[in-house]
Amino acid sequence: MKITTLSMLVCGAIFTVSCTTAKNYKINSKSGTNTQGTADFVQKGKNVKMDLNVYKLTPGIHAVHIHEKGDCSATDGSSAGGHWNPSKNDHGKWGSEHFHMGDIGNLVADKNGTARLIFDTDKWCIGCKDESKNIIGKTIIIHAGQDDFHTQPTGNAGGRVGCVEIK
Ligand SMILES: [Cu+2]
Ligand SMILES: [Zn+2]
Repeated sequence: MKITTLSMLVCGAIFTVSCTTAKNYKINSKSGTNTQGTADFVQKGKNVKMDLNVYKLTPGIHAVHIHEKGDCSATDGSSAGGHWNPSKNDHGKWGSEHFHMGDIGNLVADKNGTARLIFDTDKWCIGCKDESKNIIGKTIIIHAGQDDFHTQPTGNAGGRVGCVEIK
C-alpha cells in the first residue's frame, strides 16, 4: 500500500516528475498456443518500467524481446519482424558488451505456466520523438524457448507464442 501511494505521488505534480503510462495491452496468443496476459508500461522522468504478466505458458524459460514492427497479425507472429535494433548492434544479453534495444532477456514460467517480469530502463521512452528510444509502434514477443544471448540475430529462442502491439 505504501508503494502504491508513493508511486502516485511521484507521478503527480508535487515532485514535478512527468509520468506517461501505456497500460493494459493484451497479449495475443500465437503459433497455436493459449498464451494470455497483459503488458503495462509507465514512464517516470527518464525511466520506463515494464510489468509483464503472462499465463498459460509451458513451464520453464521463455525469451522476451521487443520486435521492430507493431504488427501481431500473423498467426506465427512473424509480422512483428526482427528484434528492435535501432543502434545496429549484435544480439546479446541486456547490459553486456553488445545487445539490441529489444533484448529484454528471459522470463520463467512456474509449473502453472504463470510468469511475471518487471523490467526497468532509462534506454526507452514512451512516445518521445527519439526513435532510438521510443517503444510505441513496436511489439513485445514471447518465445517458445530460451534466449541463449549468443546466437545471431535471434538468440535461438524458437517460435513466437505471444505478441503484444504497443500502440
Ligand atoms: Cu524475439
Ligand atoms: Zn536481439
